[in-house]
Parts: sequence; structure tokens; C-alpha cells
Amino acid sequence: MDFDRVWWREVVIYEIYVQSFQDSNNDGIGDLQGIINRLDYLKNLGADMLWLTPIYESPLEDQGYDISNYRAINPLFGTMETWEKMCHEIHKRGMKLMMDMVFNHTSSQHKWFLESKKSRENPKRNWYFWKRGKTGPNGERLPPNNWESLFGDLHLFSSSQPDLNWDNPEVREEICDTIRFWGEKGTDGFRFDVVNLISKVPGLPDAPIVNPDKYEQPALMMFTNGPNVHEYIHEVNTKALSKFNCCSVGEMPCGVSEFEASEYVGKDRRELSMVFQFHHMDLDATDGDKWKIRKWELPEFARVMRIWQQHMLGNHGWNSLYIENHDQPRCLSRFGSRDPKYRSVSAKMLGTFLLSMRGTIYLYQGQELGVPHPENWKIEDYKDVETQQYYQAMYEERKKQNPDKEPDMSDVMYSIQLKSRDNARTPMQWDTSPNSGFTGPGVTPWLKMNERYTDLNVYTQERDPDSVLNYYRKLVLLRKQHPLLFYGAFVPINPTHKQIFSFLRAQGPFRTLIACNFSNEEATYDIPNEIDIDLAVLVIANYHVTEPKLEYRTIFRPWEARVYTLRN
Ligand code: TEU
Ligand code: CA
Repeated sequence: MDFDRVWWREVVIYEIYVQSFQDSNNDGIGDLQGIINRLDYLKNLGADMLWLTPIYESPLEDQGYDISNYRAINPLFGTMETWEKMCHEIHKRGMKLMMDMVFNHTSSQHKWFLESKKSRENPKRNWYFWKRGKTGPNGERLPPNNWESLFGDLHLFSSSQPDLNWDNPEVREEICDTIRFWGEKGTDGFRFDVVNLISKVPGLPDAPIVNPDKYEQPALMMFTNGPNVHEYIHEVNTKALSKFNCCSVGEMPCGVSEFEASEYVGKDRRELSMVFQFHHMDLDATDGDKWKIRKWELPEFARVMRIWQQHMLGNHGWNSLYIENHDQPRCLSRFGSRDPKYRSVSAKMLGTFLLSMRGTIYLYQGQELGVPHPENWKIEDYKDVETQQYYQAMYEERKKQNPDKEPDMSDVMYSIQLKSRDNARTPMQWDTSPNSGFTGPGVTPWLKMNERYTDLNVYTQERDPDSVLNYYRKLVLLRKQHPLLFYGAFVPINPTHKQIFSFLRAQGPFRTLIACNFSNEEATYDIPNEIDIDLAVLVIANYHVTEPKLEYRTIFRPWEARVYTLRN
């Protein structure tokens, strides 16, 4: 097998959603000093690199993914001096820092955009896309093309997030300069937001009409993995990334195949270190619509995992592994069980599965506590622009159909409770005090706390040897002690099993066997005879295992997970 030993393949990256991690000055909003105060916790968990969601100047309409100045810190989060101190404190503890770079679009408050919109002659005019609107059949004014927004409007994201024109070399130069600025200050890694959307089909032509009842049409093919995307990323790599000993991860929603992905990360191509793909996150959506919930079966999930694991293995590629982030609902409520009986074991099972695969591990704050979604929130409790726009659009549609009646929104609320991004954005649960140590007891946090903080928090779990937190600590340590788990090949076992996801990791003569029950029921697990399990050693499990020896047939308890090293 061919692999390059590189530091960023062996790290555990911990995502911090800054506004919800730790508030240090009692304004209800997490900040950089708050992160400094919690670095020992993160080191102790085994985090090697911290990815911070955007902390730059921003009107925060999309929670910082709408940047108005790439080189300044949002005063709500701190100052440049606090950032420098934080970077120093991270490095001092032998950890690294990843910054989030949002270059597909800026905020509409960015001075480049304010200039650009002034006049056609403005030097910044071509930094964005400007096109004359159209006139409809009844003389009504229409937007310049029919591309449907990902957030339900006529911009790729929200209307306050105009897309930058990457076809303009000045824009690319400025982007490279911004990356060098943060690299020189000590940043060790860069996450590039929606970077597979930066190159649009020239002229921004209309998308084919598939829904004749509407003006807006699905337009992914007009901007996903566009014509110059590889050239532009390669340019960013040669002019900026390659100047530093850093890693990069490109977020790639809207469909990136494993073949495309390996082109972005192929080791000779000098583009990115890793990509975030979404195929496993899309399994519970219908035709790409996340709000239309679909039931999925384990073999489908296992298939996605297998494809990505094996394709990357065979193509000099590398995976990034995650099951939760600031845009995704909590994995427990989605892939595990929120039933109090199984909450803890299923959270541990999900951790076991994630930390046993081949790729760089990404954990999201709170995942290590096994936090489920908040329950019974009202629409006013959600702050996310995506959730609010979805609710509004559904409300208006129903009101239009039946103006005299207040629409029944219960199905919409059901989807929101399962899929809203705010489900994972609630403030971090540190202790049992009011506001859970996230902010002062009398303060109103920017987003409501998850009501489960009284029993699910760091303070309580640190004192419980059986907690999800302590299990995660063991898992992280285990991975670092078994380099096979970094680089070993991925070999599926019983790939069509309805309940158990199982595989071997193998490298040279060494093999480790992993089996996870993804269901609420007991499951029969049969190990194929060609695998010799005679001297198997249990290295971690989420239940107490009493059998003295691994047998070819084992009954797994609900959500049970086990890892064995094999010695034959
Ligand atoms: O997310 C892009 C993206 O994939 C999301 O639009 C995703 O489709 C959605 O969140 C699913 O609910 C990135 C950021 O991670 C996200 O926070 C930003 O809102 C978005 O880009 C725009 O910058
Ligand atoms: Ca604060």
C-alpha cells in the first residue's frame, strides 16, 4: 500500500463554534478569551488542532459566514491581540490552529461590495457579478437569471452574501494575500467554505427549466465543480498554501463525487489536503431537500462509507471524517438514539465507528458529551437564517393557498426539530449552574441553551468514569497508539448486514476488527471463517463484555460497539 506519513493525517481536529463555546465577558456570546480559558480541556480530550468558525468582522447575518473584513477580528469575539495570544497558547500546548476562510462570497457590507455597487466604472465593479435584470411576460422585473438559491432566494446563499468573481485575477490575488496574512501570523490549517462553488459557468446562463410553475430553477450544474475550479485552487496552493507547513480542507456541498474529490486531493495535484463531502449527511434528505425527511437503512450508509474509504485508498486520496458540524444536526439524534436508555451507548458507538475509519478525524463541540437536540422549541427560538427562511417560505405558500386560515405548521416544525442547524449550535454545556458555565448565570445567551445541560455537561461527565466524554478520551488515545488506525486499509465485513456496520483495518500483517450495532435491537454478528480470531484482544467496547473469548457468532446488544486487535 502506498501512503505518505503526514502530520495532518494523524490529528484529531476539534471544531469550535465560537459564539457558542465559552463567553468570557458576560455578553452572552462566546469569544476568543473564552477559548483560551478552555484550552486545557481541549488538550485533555486529545484535540490536536482547533478549527474556529469565522471570527472576522461581520454583520453576522449568517453567523460570520458573511465576512465584511477578512483581516480584522469581530469586536464581539475579541481583538487581534487576543487572537495572537490565543494562537500562542494553542501552540504552547502542542496543538494547532485552523481558520475558516469564506471566499465564495463576502458580506454585502464588505467595502469591496459597497464600492462595486456604486457604479459601472468603479475599479471594484468586476469583483462581483453584475447583470441586467430581465423583464417577464407581463412586464414585471425579474432577476438576471433563474438560479435557485441554496437558502431559498436568488443568491447562492442569503441576499447579504454576494458571490465574489473568481474569474477576476485581482480577486484571486487578494485572496492569496489574505491567506498569506493568516499563515504568517501562525495559522496551521485552512478550511475553505463551499470552495467547489467558486467557478461559475461564464455568462451565468439560465438553468434548464424543470419546474415550469416557478421562475427559480435548480442550478447546481451552473456553479458546482465549475470550469476553472481546479485551476483556481491550484493557484491558491502555489501562491499561498505551499508557503506554509499547513493543511487545507475544502468544504464541498451540492454533490462532489469520489472521483472529483480525489482530483481535489490527489497528492500530485497540489490543490487541497482534504475535502468535506456530504453523501452520508444527505441520506436522510429527499432529492437534496434536507427538510423532506427520508428514512434510510444501514446498508445505504455503509455503502457510502465503503465507497469513500476504498476510493481514497486506491487513488492516493485522503478522507476527512465527520458526523456532526455546525451545519448538521447532532449525530445522536440522527444516527443514534435519544432514548435515555440508549443515549450514552449509542453516542459511544458513533464515536467508535468514526474514530476507527481511515481519514482525519473531525469532532464538533458537544459531540464528546453525546448531546441530543433541544426539544419543544418554538420558531422564535431558532436564530438561523436558513431555518427562518424555510419557515417563512412555507408559511407564505400556505397562506397564499388559503388566506383565511392560519396555516398548520406542525410538519414544518417537526422537520426543523430534526434538521435545523441551530440544533447543534446551542451553547456548550460546561457545568450544572444556570447557563451551564457558558456565560454568567443572569445573562441571556445569544441562542437558547439546550435544556439537557443539567445532566449532560463537562463537569458531571469528567467525574463519571463511564461517561461519553471519558469514552471519547479513551478512543482518541487508542487511535494515537495504533497507527494502523491512521493508515490501514479498510476491508468491509458483511457489508449488507441490516444492523451491524463492521470492517477490518489492515496493514501488512496487522489487523483490527471493528463492529458497531446501529440499531435499537439485539443483532447477530457472524464473523466470516476466513478471519482468524483465535487470539483476538478486546481493546475498547461501549458495554461491559463478559465473554472470555471472541466467537464466530456473537449477539450484539442494542448500539453495541467493539474493537478487537487480531493476532493471527
Ligand atoms: O455551508 C455550505 C453548505 O453546505 C450549507 O449551505 C449547507 O447546505 C446547509 O448548511 C445545510 O443546512 C457553508 C457554511 O458551513 C455555512 O455555515 C454557511 O451558512 C454557508 O457555507 C454559507 O457561507
Ligand atoms: Ca463574549
